[in-house]
Amino acid sequence: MPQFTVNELTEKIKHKIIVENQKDIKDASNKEIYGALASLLIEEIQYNWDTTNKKYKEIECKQIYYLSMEFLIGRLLESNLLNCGLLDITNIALKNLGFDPEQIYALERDPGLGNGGLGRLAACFLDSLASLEYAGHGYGIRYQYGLFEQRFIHGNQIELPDYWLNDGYAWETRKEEESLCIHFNGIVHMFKKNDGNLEFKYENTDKVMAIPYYIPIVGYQNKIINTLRLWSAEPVLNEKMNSTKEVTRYQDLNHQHSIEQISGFLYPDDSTHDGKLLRLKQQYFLVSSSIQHIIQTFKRNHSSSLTCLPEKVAIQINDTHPSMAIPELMRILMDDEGYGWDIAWDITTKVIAYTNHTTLSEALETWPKEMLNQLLPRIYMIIEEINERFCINIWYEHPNLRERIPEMAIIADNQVHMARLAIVGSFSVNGVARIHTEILKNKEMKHFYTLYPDRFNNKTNGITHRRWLLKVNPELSNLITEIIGPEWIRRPKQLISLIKYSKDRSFLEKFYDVKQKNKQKLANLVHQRTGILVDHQSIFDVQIKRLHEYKRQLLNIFRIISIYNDIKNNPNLDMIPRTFIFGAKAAPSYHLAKEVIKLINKVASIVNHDPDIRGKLKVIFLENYNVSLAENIIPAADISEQISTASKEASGTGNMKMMMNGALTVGTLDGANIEIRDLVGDKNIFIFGLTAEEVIHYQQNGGYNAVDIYNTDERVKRILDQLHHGEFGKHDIEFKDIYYHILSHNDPYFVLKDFDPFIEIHNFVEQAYRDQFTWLQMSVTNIAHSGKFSSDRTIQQYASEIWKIKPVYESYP
Ligand code: 4GP
Repeated sequence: MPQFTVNELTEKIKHKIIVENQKDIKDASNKEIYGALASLLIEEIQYNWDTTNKKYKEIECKQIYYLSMEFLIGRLLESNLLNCGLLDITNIALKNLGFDPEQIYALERDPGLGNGGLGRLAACFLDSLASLEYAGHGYGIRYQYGLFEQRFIHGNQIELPDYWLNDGYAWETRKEEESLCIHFNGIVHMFKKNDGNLEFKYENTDKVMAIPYYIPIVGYQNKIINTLRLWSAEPVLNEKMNSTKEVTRYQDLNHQHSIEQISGFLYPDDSTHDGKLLRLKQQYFLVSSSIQHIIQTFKRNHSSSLTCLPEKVAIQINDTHPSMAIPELMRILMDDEGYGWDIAWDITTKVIAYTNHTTLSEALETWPKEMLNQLLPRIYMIIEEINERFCINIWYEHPNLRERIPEMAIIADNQVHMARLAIVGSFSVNGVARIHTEILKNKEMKHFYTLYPDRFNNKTNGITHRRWLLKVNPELSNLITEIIGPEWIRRPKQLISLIKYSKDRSFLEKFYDVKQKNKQKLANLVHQRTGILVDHQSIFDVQIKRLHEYKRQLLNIFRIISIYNDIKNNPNLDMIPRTFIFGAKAAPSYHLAKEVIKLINKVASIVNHDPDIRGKLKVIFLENYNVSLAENIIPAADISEQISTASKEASGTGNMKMMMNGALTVGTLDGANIEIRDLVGDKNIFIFGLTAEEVIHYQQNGGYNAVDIYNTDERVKRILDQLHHGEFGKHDIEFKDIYYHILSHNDPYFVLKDFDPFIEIHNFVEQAYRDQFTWLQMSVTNIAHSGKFSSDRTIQQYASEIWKIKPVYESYP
């Protein structure tokens, strides 16, 4: 990237504003400055983007394609400037021109093209792929409306549409010339060819155009620019229609609308038949356009036959959502390219690799077989054959598993089981943290593990330290660089050198100052957004993540109510003031999760206004949690709440982000918390609660008795009664669902069971915090060990153990 001086950059910005807005810089708005900077940067990026593509083509290196229904990439201007090495001078130039850089960066819409961890992981992976010089790209959907915008009205979550494209999106380029046609419905005809092989033709299909939009993925100061391609669904152009019937159909506005809906919304409500059907269409739309494009690119770049595909291409599917990539690749290889089943299967199963992100049963996707058959008749045929061959193989080759066929068959109980398809059709199946992979191997996917022991492997998640430390916490990053040098930026494991300074008082004091500044900044943001004043010297106790029962925001709010009750009993209670900070969206149709949101808001409104509390307790629930809000909260966190019911959180990545910024984890032995504990040691983390084995044991034996705890623990009884008919639930109807869910449904996520241990561990937290020197040592120890959780490490493991690739310039300097 050409490096400019501040003066040169200033002149460029001025010039842009004159050319694009016909005005002098002093009259430009922040929005115009944003536009000018983004457009300047895109111009700078373009050259390296072309060069990267040329290089990949010239050296014919293996390409990795990450297929994902979600990409939560976050805002790009600041991170692209950082990766291009232009952030510092841009900040200076903007300030010299009288603009506040932060205000300008904050103008960018945060594309909400995902729900949570899985989507954010995909974005971190793209950043690491480019930064480590791997030829790896993303394919996703360009949803017109991203995840809803959350508002609280009377404490209830209200969902508003997210019009993120309203002002256009500076980072995308529409590539109409690369559009592809996707076929739905129709009839499949089978012919016998002269050579005896079968041929398949499709008729009367509904055609949808897939138009790719390219977004550059900028490597960290290394000239590599990879590509994220997002597909948009549009009606077929008039000139491509073949019959009057087609023309009439496409003139129908309803039909046009139904096509545009395919890339209309992220995760349409799939509680209805139509919602489910639309989601299935979205999945096939992503898969078919991406696989067609991958094959076209291969044919354009290589002279060898498609039998060499596995040497040149690996496709990682992000959970089961893109698992129809397997039958789609088979379809193209057989029907379009003329290969027989065996060769096509051999190619497919050497190209596709599958990552599992959850063992929650409701997330293990299945599709009614009639629906799949009708929408995608040829794909269904292929799945049927994969299933038949798979079951026959078990029957003859693995008699020990014969009895298990009903649990392993891809088509069973009138449903198509996508995880089973993904395992059978791929060469690698990975979990996202050690414990998660063990649970897959020994419990959820145990029979498949018996069948394919070599296919299963673990890749513990990671986060890009460039966004989650360097960009979001510049003061801490500068301090780290000052003390251990800049090497950690390229080799995050070098953060371990900080250990030497974990007892160095002068360093700890500086670290303390940085944390306080970050807390003050967050306090300002809270005040600006909610009008509530928080004391930046209180402990910032943070739980930010999707709202889900297993993540147990309920356990946290029960504890808050319990502290509130303690203060009401004893207004002179000696405690360090705490500010609880929540950020969470609930799925629109997830009733109980929305009740928990309402409860947190209710508790907040009572606690924050009760004069008896005298500043000891504040509860802040920030609206519309998203990547950008996380970036504001994480550098300011003292405590990171990672309190899922053990065995339920596959990995977690918020735990890693907060650890990297010096927060201490209060957590269960679940997901990646275990690996954090292994690194930092028991003394530097607060672990509590049931273990995964205990949870699984209870579950296999009908649970535990929640009512017993209600009857014996006065604190618990009081809290639940307060929800039912006390200060938090005055009307009969308020919070009764939470109350009954816990007591009548026997507390499926063990909230009451872990309540006492949770209170206990927080007593230790409080004691530890009182000794600031020790606390700061613990924080720095966490930062020092956090390098392992850079997604660079994760991507290097995917690269060497699954994809078998090397960095481009290492193999081809
Ligand atoms: C999430 C898991 O819940 C989380 O533990 C994990 O860290 C993350 O994936 C990335 O692997 N799962 C999802 C999902 O977001 O939609 O299943």
